[in-house]
Amino acid sequence: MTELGAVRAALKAQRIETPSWAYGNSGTRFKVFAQAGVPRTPYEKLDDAAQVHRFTGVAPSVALHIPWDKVEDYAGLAKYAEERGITLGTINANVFQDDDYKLGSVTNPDPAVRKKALQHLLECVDIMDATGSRDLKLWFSDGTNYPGQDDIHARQDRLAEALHTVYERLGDHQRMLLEYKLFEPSFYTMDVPDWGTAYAHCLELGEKAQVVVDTGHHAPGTNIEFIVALLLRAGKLGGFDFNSRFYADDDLMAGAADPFQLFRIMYEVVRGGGFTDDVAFMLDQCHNIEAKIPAIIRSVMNVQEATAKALLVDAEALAAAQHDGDVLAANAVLMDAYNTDVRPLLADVRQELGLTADPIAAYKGSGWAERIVAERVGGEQAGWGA
Ligand code: PSV
Ligand code: MN
Ligand code: MN
Repeated sequence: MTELGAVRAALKAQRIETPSWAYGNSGTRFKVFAQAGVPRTPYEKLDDAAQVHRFTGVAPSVALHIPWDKVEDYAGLAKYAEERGITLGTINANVFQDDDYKLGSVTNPDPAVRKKALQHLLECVDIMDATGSRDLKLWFSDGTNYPGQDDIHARQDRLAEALHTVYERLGDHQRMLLEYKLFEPSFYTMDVPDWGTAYAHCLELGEKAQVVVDTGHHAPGTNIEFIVALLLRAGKLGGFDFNSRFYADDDLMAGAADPFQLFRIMYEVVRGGGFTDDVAFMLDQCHNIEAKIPAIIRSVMNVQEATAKALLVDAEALAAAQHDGDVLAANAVLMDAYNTDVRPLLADVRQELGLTADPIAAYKGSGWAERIVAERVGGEQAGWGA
């Protein structure tokens, strides 16, 4: 039998980081549907993030994206966050939006462009020093569109060189999280297309380099939980970017498209001892047509539900069934946990934390949505597709 006290304690201790870009306007390449009341500044994004934490109790940190969240005074931004009961989390570098990066950033054939990209990455570490952030998340759009366009081998060398330089610049308590993505925006080769490439670079770099698994960055049908198990076993799982996909990098709400997959992933996290500070649980989503703050709250709740179900797996019964080679019984143990309605348990846990049982209803009743629509008039915030 699973010990319920331990499950409750784990759910209370769980932390899910929200991304600053999820609060701002975003869209597809066809259209950005602007929403009233979205943040105009990084400060206002933190105000919204503080609401998500206020009603969920488990989302106390916000990932920044530089330069979308560029400010004069990062220590001041960290203080602003702290005054609202939250902290600044992962720093996401951006070496994909300038014209210079047409043929790549750190893997560009032009040394001047490589230098510019590297400077940005190093500047991100300076920002981490000011914000107190632990993690630098690196996602590269680098790659090629046509066979022969550039030398695949040389591009890996350039990537390794840049990563080494950034790695050397990291402080003792800082880490580098390397993210992979199968395709897009490059369509023939991405320079970091899969976990194996990310793992190989991280292994060469050392302990402070870890792989981040974005659930939207795989080919259809990829067994993501297998990757999670493998990386955890190797001590190389640095964190997650949670989101849902139906077709490509859809960036929909985590747990919306395939809650069973999220459960399977969370089960491997539990099984592999990944419920520690060493694994960062982040959302990486955009809310193009739905209201943003409640969508983020919903996503946090979806991650919590998958986690609760994973924690409820009866490990002893599973081990016994596996030992006996009882395929059906072993599968039934997992399915029993997945099919448990954990919403009452999570409602209880929230109340024990002094929160309301239903965070979405609490947010709706708070008047925050009306307030930001009334107050945030004029100005515009950069972000995905904006
Ligand atoms: C681009 O695919 C992307 O969605 C990556 O997942 C990054 O983590 C995110 O953008 C923010 O840069
Ligand atoms: Mn991502
Ligand atoms: Mn992505």
